[in-house]
Amino acid sequence: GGDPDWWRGAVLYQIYPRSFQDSNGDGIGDLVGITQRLPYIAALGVDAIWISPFFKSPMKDFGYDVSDYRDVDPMFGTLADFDELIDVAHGLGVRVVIDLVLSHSSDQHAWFQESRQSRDNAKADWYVWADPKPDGTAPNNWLSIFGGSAWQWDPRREQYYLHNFLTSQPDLNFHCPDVQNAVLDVTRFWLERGVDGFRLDTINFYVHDKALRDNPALPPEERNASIAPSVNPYNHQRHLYSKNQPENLEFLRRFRVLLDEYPGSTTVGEVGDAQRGLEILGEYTAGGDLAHMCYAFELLGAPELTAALIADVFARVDHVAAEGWVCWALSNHDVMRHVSRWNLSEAGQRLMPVLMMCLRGSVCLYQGEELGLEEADVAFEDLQDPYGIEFWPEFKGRDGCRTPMVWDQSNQAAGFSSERPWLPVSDAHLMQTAAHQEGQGGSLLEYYRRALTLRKTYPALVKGTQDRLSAEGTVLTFIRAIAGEQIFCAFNLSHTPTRCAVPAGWAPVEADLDMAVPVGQQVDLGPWQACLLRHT
Ligand code: TEU
Ligand code: CA
Repeated sequence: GGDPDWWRGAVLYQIYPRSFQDSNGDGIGDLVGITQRLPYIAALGVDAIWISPFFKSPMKDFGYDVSDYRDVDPMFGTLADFDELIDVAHGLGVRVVIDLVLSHSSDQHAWFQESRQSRDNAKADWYVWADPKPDGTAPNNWLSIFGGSAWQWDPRREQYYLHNFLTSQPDLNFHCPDVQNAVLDVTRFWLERGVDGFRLDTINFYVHDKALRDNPALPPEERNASIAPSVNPYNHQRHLYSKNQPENLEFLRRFRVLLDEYPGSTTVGEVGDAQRGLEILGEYTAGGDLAHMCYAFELLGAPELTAALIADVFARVDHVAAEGWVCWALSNHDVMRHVSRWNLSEAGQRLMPVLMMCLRGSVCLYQGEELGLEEADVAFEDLQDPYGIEFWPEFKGRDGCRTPMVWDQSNQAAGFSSERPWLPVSDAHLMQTAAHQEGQGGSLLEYYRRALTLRKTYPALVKGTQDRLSAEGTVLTFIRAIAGEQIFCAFNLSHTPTRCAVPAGWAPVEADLDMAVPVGQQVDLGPWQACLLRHT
C-alpha cells in the first residue's frame, strides 16, 4: 500500500546479513536476528531495508554466489523466517528490498551443473561457453574483477566458461531467452512473497558481446594511478565488450514490465563502472521503463570528499539522468568505511548524514555507519574475503567493512552473537555500540535520527529539484525546491572555518543539528558545518 513512488528520495538501510545479528549462536547473522532488530531500524526513520543476499549458496562470495534463487540458505534461516521478517517490517512501516544476483550464479546451481554436462543438453546455452583458441588458450582477453582471466576451462565440456567474478560464479547467458525467462520467474517468486523491490547486482554485466571481441587496453592517462597492474590488471582494460551491451536495456525493459504489475515495487541497479558509471546510470534509468534508480559509485569511490567533487558529480548526473534517478551511498559491504576512507573528524562524521539527507536522489546507509564505525583492521589469518586473500597486502579486501554490528556490551561479541563471530568484532568498535549511543543527544546515532527527521520534515529535500549547484573554495551550496518550498543548503567540507553568502530573509530550518545561523546575507561556517535556510 501507500505511495507507489515511495522510492524516490527514500532512505534505505543496507543490512549485510552475516554480520547484523546472530539469533542461534553459530556466530553468523541470520534472518531471525534481523527481525529482532527491526524496531531499531524503524526507529532510525528509514523507509526500507536492503538485505544483501540470503539465498542458498556455497558462500564462496558470501552469498553473491547463489545456488538456489528460491530458497533461503539454512545458515540464514527458512522461507518462513523471511515471511515473518516481511510481516514485521511492514507492520513497522519499513519496506523490504532484496538483493538479486542474476548476472551470475554459483557453479553449484542446478542450472550450471546441467549446463556443464554436454554441449547439447537443455541448458547447454544457459551460461557463456566458448571454444579455446587454436593454441588452447582462453577465447579472448577478458579479465575477471577478482583476478586473472575471465575464462575458466571445463574439462567435461572441453570448453571455457565466462566468469566476470570468481571462477565459482559462472555468468548466465542473457542472450538465451530461457535464461531471461527463468530469472524473471525468480523475480516474480519474490514479488509474490511480498518484497517491495530489488537491489540488482552488477546489472551492467548481464549481457556480453556475442562475438567475444577482445577488450582494448585502457590508455595510460585514463588509468587509476592508485591501482598498479600487479594489484589488479582489470583496472587497466576498457571493458567494452564484456559488459554494458545495448541488449542490457532490452532485458531491463522486460524486468520493468514485470515490476509494473506490482505497483510500489522498485529496483536499484548496481552499475559498477570506474570509467562511465554516471553515463551508464543515466542510460539505465532514463524514460521510466528501465530501472527505477541506479546506485552511484562516485561518492563511495572518492578518495577525498570535496565540494568540487560533489558539484562535478551532480553536474554530470543532471546532464545524463534528467529523467532518471540516482541512489547515493557513502559506505557499503564492498568498500572501506567512509569514516576511515576520508579520515573524518567528529564534526565531519556528523555532517555526512545532513549532507546525504539534502542530496537529490535516494540514499543507502550501510549498517554501522550510524554508529560511526571505522574500517576494522582484520589480520591476514582472519581474512574471509577471497578478493582480499588474492590481492593481500596491496588490497586488503572487504572484510574490514563486514565485521559484526556492535549492539551492546553484554559479551565479547558486543551482543552480535553468544559465540565467536565469523569475523572478529573490532576492539575499536566496542565503545560505539548502539546501546552506548541510544538516547544520548550528543551521539552520532541520535544525530542520524535527527537528520532523517529533517528530510521527512521538508518535502523539497525528498523529491525537490536541485538547482544553483556551486562549489566555491570548500563550500558546496545548492537549493532544493518543490511547489511551495525552497531549501538553501550550504556545507563547509573542510576543517577550516569560512564564510559564505546566503539568500536574504530566509529562515533557518528547524532541526537540532548544530547548524550555522546567518547574520544578514552572510553565514560563518565552522569546520564541517552546514547552514540550511528555508523559504515558502
Ligand atoms: O559488486 C560488484 C563489484 O565488484 C563492484 O562493486 C566493483 O567493486 C566495482 O565495480 C569496482 O569498479 C557486487 C557485490 O556488491 C559484491 O559484493 C560481489 O562480490 C560482486 O557483485 C559479485 O557478485
Ligand atoms: Ca546464526
